Amino acid sequence: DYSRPHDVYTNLSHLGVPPPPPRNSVGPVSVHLSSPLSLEEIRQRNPLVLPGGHYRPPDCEPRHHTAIVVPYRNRQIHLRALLYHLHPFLQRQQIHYSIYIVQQWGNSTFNRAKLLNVGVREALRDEDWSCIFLHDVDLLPENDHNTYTCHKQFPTHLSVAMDKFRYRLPYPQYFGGVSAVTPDQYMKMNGFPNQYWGWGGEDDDIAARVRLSGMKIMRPPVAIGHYKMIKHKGDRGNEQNPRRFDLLKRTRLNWRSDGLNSLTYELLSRELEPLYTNLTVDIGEDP
Ligand code: UDH
Ligand code: NGS
Repeated sequence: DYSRPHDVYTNLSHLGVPPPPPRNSVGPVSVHLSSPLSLEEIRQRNPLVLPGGHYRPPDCEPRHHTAIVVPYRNRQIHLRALLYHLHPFLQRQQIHYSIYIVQQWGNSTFNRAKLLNVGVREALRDEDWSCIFLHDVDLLPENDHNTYTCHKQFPTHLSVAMDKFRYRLPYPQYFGGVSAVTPDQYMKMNGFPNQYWGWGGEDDDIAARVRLSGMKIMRPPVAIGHYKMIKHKGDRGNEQNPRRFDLLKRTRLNWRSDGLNSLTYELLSRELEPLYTNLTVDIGEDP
């Protein structure tokens, strides 16, 4: 069911659209994990980034309009490393983009997929994004030919070769880390589940939704989908979810009723920081 590596490229060329590497890209880039710069220093290095983490290429009409949505709580150091790395990376790709940090308010159990739902909905209030990236805060892309754009027909899984999995997929259906959908694809799969509180399983549920809604998963070649993960311990408030296996058994029955169409939350604030849009949200807690 899952596309083999290279399918993104063969499929695109069927449509007569071979994906040229972006004009300013260089391919493999080195990723430094040593102590990241301050937000102010990162801002100074990215003078063309506007408040809210918004960027539009100054010298061309961009073909791609991408919102980067990051589920987040209490990972300051990772956030700085991501912003330091991602802003220049996306500018080399000549994409019109914004970065949204969706911060779960309070101490209730973390819910990655629900935060992603909030991020998609809020991002689409700002702009008619053609593509939405769902991006863990601790993953840094290592090759800028890995373009942050969407496939027309199907959702894409980008982080196919993470260093912690020795640069390959941990299992064929793996959909965690970094993925991308168009607004249409997102609606077709009724978004993401809201019921996964704590660690694990929500990415597998999202992968199942792709299939159940009649789509498949596209992937870049392994050589291009390289990511470094910033090493860390499990977070307080994101313990393994003991219910994840039971929930996954019911995805087939639940995906049409739990998702985008059942999403409720309270947006507590929306701040245009120099390098990102900061959404603080009360998503409730595990009932
Ligand atoms: N996240 C936060 N804060 C948290 C928890 C998660 O910002 O407290 C976000 C962050 O973007 C992270 C993503 O949610 O990258 C996924 O978190 P995760 O802990 O599921 O995945 P990660 O790849 O770590 O960061 C996996 C190793 C932790 C292991 C323990 C499980 N037994
Ligand atoms: C699977 C989890 C996924 C997780 C993946 C990688 O077992 O959510 O491991 O985890 N699925 C279930 O628990 C049902 S990792 O090695 O990054 O900790 O993304």
